[in-house]
Amino acid sequence: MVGLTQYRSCAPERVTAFVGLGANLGDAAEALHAAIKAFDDIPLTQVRAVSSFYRSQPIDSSGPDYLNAVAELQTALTAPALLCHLQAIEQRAGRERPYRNAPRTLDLDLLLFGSARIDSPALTVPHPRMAQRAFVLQPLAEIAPGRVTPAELDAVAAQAIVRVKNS
Ligand code: PH2
Ligand code: MG
Ligand code: MG
Repeated sequence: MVGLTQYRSCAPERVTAFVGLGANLGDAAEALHAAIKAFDDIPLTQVRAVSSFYRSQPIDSSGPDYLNAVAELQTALTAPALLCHLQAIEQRAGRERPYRNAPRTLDLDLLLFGSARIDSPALTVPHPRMAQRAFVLQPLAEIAPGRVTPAELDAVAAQAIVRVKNS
């Protein structure tokens, strides 16, 4: 009997990815819960952790307060394939893009994909603005403290953000 470990190198590589979730139109909490549930249906992908939800005022955006969270996924997909599934989930949540940073029913941003650095027209990873945003760094630090430095958190400490229950 041949041990399974002999074929480990044949298995697809699994990567830890972090996804930022945001919503400020409609029932934002429901949109975030539904998105997290939808992540489980992405092929070759598992949800490993989900942060608390955080409420904050729109930054460079408008409309009601945002609800944000970060999820840790493990995936054997490529980054573009994962992004494609995230965009499909946004579409199913009724996402419209009338102008840049418009209020939205659901925004899913691929923040980190392992240690990958990607700079293509469709995708930039790490997310180019994540270091400027408490609504990304705080939930990320909650579930992956090793991925955010104290100096990075200090740099966004002036941004008001409130941790709320996940319901
Ligand atoms: N997303 C933006 C722009 N501004 N502000 C908050 N508070 N939360 C967001 O998710 C957010 C934002 C663009 O994606
Ligand atoms: Mg965004
Ligand atoms: Mg986005």
